[in-house]
Amino acid sequence: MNIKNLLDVLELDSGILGGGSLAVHSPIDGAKLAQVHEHTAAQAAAAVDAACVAFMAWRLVPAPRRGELIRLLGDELRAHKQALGRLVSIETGKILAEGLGEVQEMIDICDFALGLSRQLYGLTIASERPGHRMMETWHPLGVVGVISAFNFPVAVWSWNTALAIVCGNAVVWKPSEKTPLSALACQALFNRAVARFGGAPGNLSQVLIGRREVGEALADHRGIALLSATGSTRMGREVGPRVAARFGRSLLELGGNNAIIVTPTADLDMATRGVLFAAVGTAGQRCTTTRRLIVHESVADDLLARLKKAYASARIGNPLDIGTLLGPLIDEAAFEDMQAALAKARNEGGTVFGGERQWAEQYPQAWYVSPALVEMPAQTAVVCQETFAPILYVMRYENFEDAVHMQNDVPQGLSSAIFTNDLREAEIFMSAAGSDCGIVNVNIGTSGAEIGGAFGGEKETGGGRESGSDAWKAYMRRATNTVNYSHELPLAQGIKFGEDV
Ligand code: UN1
Repeated sequence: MNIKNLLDVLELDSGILGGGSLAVHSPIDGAKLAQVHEHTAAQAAAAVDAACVAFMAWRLVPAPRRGELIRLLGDELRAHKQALGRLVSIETGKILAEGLGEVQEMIDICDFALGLSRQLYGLTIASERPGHRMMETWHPLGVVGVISAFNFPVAVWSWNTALAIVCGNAVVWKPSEKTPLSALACQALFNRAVARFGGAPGNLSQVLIGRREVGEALADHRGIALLSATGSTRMGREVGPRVAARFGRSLLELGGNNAIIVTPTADLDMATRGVLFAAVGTAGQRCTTTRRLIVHESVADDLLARLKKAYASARIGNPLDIGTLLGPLIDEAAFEDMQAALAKARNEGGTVFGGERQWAEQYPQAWYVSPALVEMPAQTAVVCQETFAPILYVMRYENFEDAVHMQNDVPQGLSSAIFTNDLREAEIFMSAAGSDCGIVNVNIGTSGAEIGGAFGGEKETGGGRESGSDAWKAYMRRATNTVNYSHELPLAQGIKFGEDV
């Protein structure tokens, strides 16, 4: 199906494909898909102003009714799952199964948010004063800005938007400039849901296509109460302080450098499959991708032999073809970064297996690679940096404590996993003395989290949590209420003040 047909199915006017200043290429073959229009910084600021107006009305709509809009969005996503999943594959180069999986994550978060729309609970708190009651009330926060990355071009928007909307907020979204078509498709589906809902204010969720200036406009605009930004640690270092400078809130989902520890008791068959999906899936371009393998010396040779076999047989090619496991990297810069990291690894004593360019003759404008396994003598500098490509650094360990230390000894703290059948090791890994990451798994790889849990990580990953659990609290403000239903006015802490007045 060509791109025009896909847009028809998604009910997007194919007029959006031409006439603009932003060229959109498919990483599958480098072909130009579109020239879309970009928003300026001034237009971005105006969109936030309009969102502020929408917020003033939307915050008064009862939360379960707000949930109804997200239920309708979920219906649209179900009805358009195939087309949107395919568009995501075409625009990002991820394999179709993963494109569809990403849309499924959107459907799941809509279901979650719908239930949540009846569960935005506060606490009732015992007051120290007679005839008093304390409670917490959660109120809508304001306009939520979303900055998302190319690798999950639609799911990250939906995690934020589904929650933000049921929480009573308006949303302004700046997708990656590499994936504007998927974003425009989401906006069209949202608009359809709004039309079926009836009575929602205009501009409740808007998309802004643009580059850096648009992101900066969102960071600086006082109307953005919360800026949820997903991307590199470098981006977060710029965005976080800018938002903080105006006392805005930010929710940062930045780089990961995720490790799997494989212990002597591990089920190596399961570990091999777990590592393959987590290290090679999405061509190593997930923030949760496994980038480090810390394997006990007694099983290292066996596991490496299995992994080399699995790596050699992982089919690389067009992500739309059934059976492909590894699609292209997003662009040439990603390929250059990968090659630079591999060169650095060699310099630091690494032995590289794989990592070469593939399909260069058939697709001269696309950047396919074989996944790389790199045996490292230690956790050197290159291993401590996040390279957004399918590179897996392998280190050996002797003592379990050293393995846990090595897992934690990097600047990032998103996801981590252990393959073990030793209960003590598993529990230690999940304990306070274990992994320091936001996601800590046992006998599962580091990627592919479900939406029901809070998603995010520590240290240079930015500390944000989104998606499930109580992540919704980031999208609301908390009011503490103290109510006096007595005939007296006792003061807290037993203070006496002007009693005889
Ligand atoms: C990301 O790479 O930005 O856990 C998000 C996962 C997915 C989300 C990844 N559910 O791998």
